[in-house]
Amino acid sequence: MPIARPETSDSRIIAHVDIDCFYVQVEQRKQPHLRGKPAAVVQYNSWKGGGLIAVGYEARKDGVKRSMRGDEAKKVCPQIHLVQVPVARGKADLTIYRNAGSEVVSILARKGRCERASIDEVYLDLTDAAELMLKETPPESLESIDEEVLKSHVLGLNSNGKDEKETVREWLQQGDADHRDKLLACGALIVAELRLQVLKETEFTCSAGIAHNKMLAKLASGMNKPAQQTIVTSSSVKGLLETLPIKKMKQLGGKLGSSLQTDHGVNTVGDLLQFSEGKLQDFYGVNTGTWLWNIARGISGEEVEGRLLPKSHGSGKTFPGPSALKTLTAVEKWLKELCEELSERLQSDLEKNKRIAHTLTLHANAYKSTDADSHKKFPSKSCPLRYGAVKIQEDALNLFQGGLREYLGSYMGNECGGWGITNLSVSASKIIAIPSGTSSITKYFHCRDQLQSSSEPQNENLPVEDDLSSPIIGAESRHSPLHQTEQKDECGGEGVPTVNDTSGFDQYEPESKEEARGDFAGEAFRLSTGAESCPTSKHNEMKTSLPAKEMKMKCPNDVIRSNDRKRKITTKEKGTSSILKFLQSNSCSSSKQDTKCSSLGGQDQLDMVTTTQTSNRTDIWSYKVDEIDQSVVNELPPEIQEELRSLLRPKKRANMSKDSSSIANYFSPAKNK
Ligand code: DCP
Repeated sequence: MPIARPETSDSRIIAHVDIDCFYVQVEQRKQPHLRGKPAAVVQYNSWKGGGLIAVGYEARKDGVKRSMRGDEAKKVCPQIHLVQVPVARGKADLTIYRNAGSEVVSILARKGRCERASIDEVYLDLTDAAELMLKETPPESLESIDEEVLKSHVLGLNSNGKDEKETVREWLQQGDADHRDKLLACGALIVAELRLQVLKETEFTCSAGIAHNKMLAKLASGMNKPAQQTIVTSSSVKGLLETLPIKKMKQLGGKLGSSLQTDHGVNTVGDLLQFSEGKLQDFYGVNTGTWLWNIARGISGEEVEGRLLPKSHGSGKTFPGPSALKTLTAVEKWLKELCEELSERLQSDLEKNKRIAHTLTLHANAYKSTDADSHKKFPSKSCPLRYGAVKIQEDALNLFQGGLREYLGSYMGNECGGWGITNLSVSASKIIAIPSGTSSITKYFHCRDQLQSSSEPQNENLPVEDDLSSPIIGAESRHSPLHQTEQKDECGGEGVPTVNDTSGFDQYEPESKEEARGDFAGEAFRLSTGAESCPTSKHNEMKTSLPAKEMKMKCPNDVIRSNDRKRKITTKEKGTSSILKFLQSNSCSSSKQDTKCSSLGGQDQLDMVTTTQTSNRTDIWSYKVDEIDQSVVNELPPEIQEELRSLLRPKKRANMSKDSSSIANYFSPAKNK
């Protein structure tokens, strides 16, 4: 659902930077002989030469398109070089591309607040840098302006037959321009310099849009590619949006865009101007109505989030045509691969960035061979995420079974087999940074992972101290348009959705409403494994090996739910060895302390608030006692179990703080909102 946000300021300078034909450039850097030659990257699946996922600009000139397969591309461009995407675990391995994207992000982040929007896209808030430049070295004072800046496209600027670069130079240096245009000119200089720096350090070219908000910057970055930049002046906005097809607008590629077209005859963004805000609100509700009214005028207050790390991790694969998965055994095999990959990435995120993911989601595309209800979608299912490849795999399989049961409905009871899975993916979302001073949590997850998953690599280099050196801000997932690109970014499978396939984006909601928290209990689950008879003992085995309690929250992550939590913990100093140490020196029974333990509102709710001022940082941790699952408690080490049980005995609450410090190590933070 789009969120209407008023412009916070009318003179922000926002850039959207997009690396050109990204995978192709990565491959060209690896194999320099491919430079300047027509090239494309193809998917792992080699059917008909493999599907093209990235096409270099030389090949585009010859008519090669991303929608083609390798064989077709060879026909239109016989000299094309097709490079297969790297493979691991029988599927695409995007690690080199992710890392290459990170190289670019780290350069761009030098000049302003930086948000990594996808594997090859970044938003930058350059307002401060532009203001500073305008104050200290305004463009009009410059004797010469770099070629790269002069190549900029300024929307609405007409050279009237004059030299284009000269026209741009005049625009950049006009002394009587309004403040907003002057800032844009500074933005253009800064972005051109950054793009050159990216080229120098990474050998990648990128294109950019420079505007007063994210929406306009993103629209502009793709207008002139490769290796160019486009500036959206305020006076050009109306013309830009007037003819823009409504479906091209972020968040309007799906149902909302279709409804605007079919129900109200809105085909371009400009067509929205005919409706008053009230009318749009009547159609789509107050928030969406206002959002539509705003975007028709180029208004969008969405902020650039300071976030260099992905909001979610995913691993997926498509199984087109005859390769569709038709048995539970086949699904289980692939889930193992996908979950192992996901687990490795989660582990790496935990170790490198001190971040923990909270939600596991399973997505699938399915069909029934004899199906009247062919439009029914396989429901995405989510549950709390437990660390360790084996646990993730178990949970993902349960989610799959729940989804399949729902998808098949009554059909399942009567038929054996008759279904196929054409796409399978798992993702981890709600990724939250561990607050400073909670090194024990990292240790805890690491140890659990090692114990639970013999297939996971053992890593001795466990961070004992977390210094939160990475600038992680606002890491939590949100339902934003950026999820659209995020899927492209983070799904590790070959079936990464087509960027323009906005209907695919609409389906991707990591925090699905269809959260399935432990709802697989009890019911017999009968499924066929294709040719086998139905139900098979295998399925029964699965069912018994995944009892209901498995679906309950076991991981310490899961013991808390983040809403209405009031447990604040900040550390006194960075580098404090652990929260344990900190809490040991702060007894909640002492009136002098900042740590409070209380029973709230007559509920069986423990409300712990521990605050200490630290460099403006305040993290909130909390949990409700009545949300703690007994099976979770039973899994914890004895001393922690004892602490928890003492918390659950009301009379002893007053004494809990003295020894309760280690409990804190088991519960992850819920960020204050
Ligand atoms: N990608 C993918 N599958 C898709 C679309 C894209 O795996 N269906 C990958 C390959 C691309 C990368 O994502 O190189 C970035 O996608 P873009 O849409 O930004 O396209 P390119 O960077 O390839 O080209 P352009 O220069 O047009 O942005």
